[in-house]
Amino acid sequence: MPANVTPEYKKAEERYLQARTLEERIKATEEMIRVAPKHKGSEKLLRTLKHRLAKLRLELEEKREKKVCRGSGPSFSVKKEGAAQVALVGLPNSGKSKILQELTSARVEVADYPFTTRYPVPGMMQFEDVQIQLVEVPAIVEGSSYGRGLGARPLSVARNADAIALVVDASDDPVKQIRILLGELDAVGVKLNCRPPKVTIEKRSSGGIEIKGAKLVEGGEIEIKRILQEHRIHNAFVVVEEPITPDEFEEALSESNVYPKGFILLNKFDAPGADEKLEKIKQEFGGMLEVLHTGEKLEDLKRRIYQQLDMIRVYTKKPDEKPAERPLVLPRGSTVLDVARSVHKDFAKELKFAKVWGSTKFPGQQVTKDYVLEDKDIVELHI
Ligand SMILES: Nc1nc2c(ncn2[C@@H]2O[C@H](COP(=O)(O)OP(=O)(O)O)[C@@H](O)[C@H]2O)c(=O)[nH]1
Ligand SMILES: [Mg+2]
Repeated sequence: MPANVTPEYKKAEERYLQARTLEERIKATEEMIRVAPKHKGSEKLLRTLKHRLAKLRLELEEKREKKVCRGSGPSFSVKKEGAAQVALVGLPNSGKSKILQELTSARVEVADYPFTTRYPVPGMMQFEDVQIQLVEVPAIVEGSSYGRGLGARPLSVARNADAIALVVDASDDPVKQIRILLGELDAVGVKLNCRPPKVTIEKRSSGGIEIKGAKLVEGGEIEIKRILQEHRIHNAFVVVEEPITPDEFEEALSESNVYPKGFILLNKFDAPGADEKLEKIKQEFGGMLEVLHTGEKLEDLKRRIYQQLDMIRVYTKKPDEKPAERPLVLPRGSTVLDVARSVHKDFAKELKFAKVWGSTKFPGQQVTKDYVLEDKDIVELHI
């Protein structure tokens, strides 16, 4: 906390600490932003406050959304179906509806004016024998997280998805569009292709604050205690296992971040200069996000989307019978035991070994429970 804040600011902060409801916390945070010093040294403070405000507003909208009864008009929540849900997120007119239309059987209006799609629209994409749900999210603009455009509700749809496709327009400035989208997603705690920091915070009813690995947080124990205090936590056992910033610590504490998979989908690939823009995007973001584009054949694009989800298909079979027609779809890295679990929990308990066709050296090779499977493996479970 900068030492040179005004009494007004301290008052607003006090109000924030005392706030009981979400609405009160939002009001107090808005006030803190309004009265915070506006010079170079307070940029970080302002950024933290704006982040907090965006998340609080989102929380409020999610709460309101839950209160809306069924049958009261179109809804912002989309029931997950299929093996995974992929949110199509983009600026107005980036071509989200068009992509949804081409990849799924969903009927949706494609039009050259902004905000045509005002509610999320789901569609099912069939790739080979897997069904993947695509959801067109109403357009995001710079400032959506602070209430601009259609507000933060579209972002709350994105928060809920298993993966996010950043749909950008090759006839425009896609690099700028990606920056805006990443900024808005970040503001509401969506971290693409990341994993949560290795921090655990176990709240207790007494015993004060005990910290392991305090030095790994910038500012050490004092900073951790300050943050805990701000969250009105007075008793807790904290374990930090890797170097993190105070911001990251606070995020771990409020569990406000989500960690979906993410990739870029460059649309309007027929636009002049699209190839060069693709290269530029790869240079800027290639280390962090894969770049797909609509110049690919439809089936190839579907395959690429499926690959982004990092899942595998496994076909179970019984001895002397044919493999199941429909696959089980599991996260990459899943083992024989995971397959048994998803078939039946009793199965998992009694599992002895399995025979696998596909990734093994020999067809029908016997493997142990911890054998890691690959896409399209056939598995015969033995109990
Ligand atoms: N040239 C070209 N135009 C496209 C493409 N995809 C969409 N559009 C046009 O871009 C406009 C916006 O498309 P739409 O799918 O409604 O965008 P949304 O607002 O992101 O859902 C429409 O006029 C579309 O015809 C494309 O691949 N190439
Ligand atoms: Mg649309």
